[in-house]
Amino acid sequence: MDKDQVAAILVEIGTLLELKGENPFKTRAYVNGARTLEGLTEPLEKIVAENRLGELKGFGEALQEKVATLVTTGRLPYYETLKGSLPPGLIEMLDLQGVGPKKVKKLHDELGVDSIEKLEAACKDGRVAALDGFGEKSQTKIIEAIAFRRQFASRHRLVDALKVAEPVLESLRGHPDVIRCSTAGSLRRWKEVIGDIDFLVSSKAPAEVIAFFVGQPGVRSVLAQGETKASVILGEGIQADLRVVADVEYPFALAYFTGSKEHNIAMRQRAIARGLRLNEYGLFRSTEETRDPALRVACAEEKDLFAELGLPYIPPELREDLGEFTAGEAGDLPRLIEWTDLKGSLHNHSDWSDGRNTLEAIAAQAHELGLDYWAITDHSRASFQANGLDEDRLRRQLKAVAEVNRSYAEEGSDFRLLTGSEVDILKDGLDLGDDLLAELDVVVASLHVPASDEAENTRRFIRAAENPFVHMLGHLSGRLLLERDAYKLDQRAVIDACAATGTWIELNASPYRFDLDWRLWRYAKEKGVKCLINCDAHRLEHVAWLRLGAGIARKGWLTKADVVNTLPLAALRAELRKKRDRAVR
Ligand code: DGT
Ligand code: CA
Ligand code: CA
Ligand code: ZN
Repeated sequence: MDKDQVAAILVEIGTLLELKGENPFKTRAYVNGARTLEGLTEPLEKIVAENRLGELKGFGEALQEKVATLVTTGRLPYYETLKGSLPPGLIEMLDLQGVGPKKVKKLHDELGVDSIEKLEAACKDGRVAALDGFGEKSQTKIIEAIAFRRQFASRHRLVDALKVAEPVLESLRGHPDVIRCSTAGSLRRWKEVIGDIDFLVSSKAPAEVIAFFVGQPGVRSVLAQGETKASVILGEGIQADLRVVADVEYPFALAYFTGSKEHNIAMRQRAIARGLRLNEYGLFRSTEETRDPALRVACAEEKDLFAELGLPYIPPELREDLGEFTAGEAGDLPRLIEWTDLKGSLHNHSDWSDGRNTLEAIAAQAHELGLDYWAITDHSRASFQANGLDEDRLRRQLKAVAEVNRSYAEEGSDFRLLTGSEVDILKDGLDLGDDLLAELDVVVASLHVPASDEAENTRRFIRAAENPFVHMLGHLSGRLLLERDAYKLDQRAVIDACAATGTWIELNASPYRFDLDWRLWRYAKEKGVKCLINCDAHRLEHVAWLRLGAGIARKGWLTKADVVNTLPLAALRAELRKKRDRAVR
């Protein structure tokens, strides 16, 4: 277990003890211990191995022993017992915004509330408002927090759904009774947020497949189990549906369950216009609803179904009834970008600001993965909470990057780190001067502290785009999926300004952001604004986000030519010079 994981458990122990009404000094010792761990500069494993935990500030014997146990065994019986001794509903109540351990304890002690449902009932009949230290206002806040939680409990980020769906799909693929299988629904369409996961299988032995599915290690509980379908809850509380069909039905069922619903309705209408009937079982030569196999038009794959309806194959990402039919008929469907077209990422962080890894480690990974380049764009000084770099530190970083690059050049490798900054957009301009920006390979301008006014935020972005040294705008809308809405901002006006100034826009590939939203990329493309698919990596494993971001770019109808970081290094450098050259002339 690493220091952050251990720290998280210490914080949780502190909270649980507070719930139990333990003395505040004891609970605070855990939270302080966690902070100390988070701030460590040497590996925690090393400190434990050398028996030096006692040297850390505030680490008494009890804390030392617990941390050592966690680091060496990855478990802590004390914590598990503690957690088990409290009703699970109390711990769930802590998830509610604005409800801490003190409040939960009071609600439990005085009203006997031990679940969110009981808390809601107590709010509705005014018992919470009547409690000492609560009042009408906090009662209303709790009701809102419960509603908020409900709204999001059934929606999940794509990355979380993929994490639980992919092992199940792999497992199904290996089962001898499975002929063909796929995910379907919003997951296959690569929506940034999904409701439930859909799996489709073709098989001659549905019962075996269903039994195998509900017995998967990722299955937490079984909601329904029938002869050809089942519903389960997977990890993270995500629901998954499985349908099993005969192999002749598979292409039709796959198209149907991939959706979207709007896309399906249009498909069905195209069938009717041709004197046919389309449903999840097939395409039938019939003018009324049927499942008669004798009437089925043979289609081996989805693309045959599309062909019967006068269309080229429409990739799942485009199936939203947002123009794919018109474009398909006209032969204008784009040839979508593939994630393997990407040659590097131009917005990333290192341990010089709030990233986890050293320049050397970052370069080594990118090089090993066969990428051509990787830009280091740490935060600028105004992002002090992210340890942003001032001008002196940035100049020192330029030297450090050059040092890393020298070692690649000496080995005869063409891989390069690129220098850069994610410079903060401030009220009155950028956080770094033009002379320094001009020295950087890559400049990403981002707004981290927005104004409350739409016109003001729009103005700040437009000004940033007008700066000749700014290559691109980062995570434009500032949204955090399922957490925070977009800033108040006229995104189209900013896109227009980018078009006018030759500024690019990032598609931030973090699955918490996917920003710019896929729905706006066609507008940007129409205006001639180029895209960069950037990981905004803070850890080595975030390199995997290139694939996720490329999927969102596909959803935005983007091709390889629309995305700048598909270019090899020399061509990229030429593109990076263009806006600056234009300004000089
Ligand atoms: P989600 O799960 O809310 O993220 O979105 P989907 O698109 O995965 O929706 P889901 O799981 O309810 O259903 C999967 C697909 O099945 C959906 O994309 C289209 C198809 N489907 C479901 N219900 C209907 C319907 O009433 N009419 C039509 N035409 N298709 C439907
Ligand atoms: Ca679904
Ligand atoms: Ca479903
Ligand atoms: Zn940022």
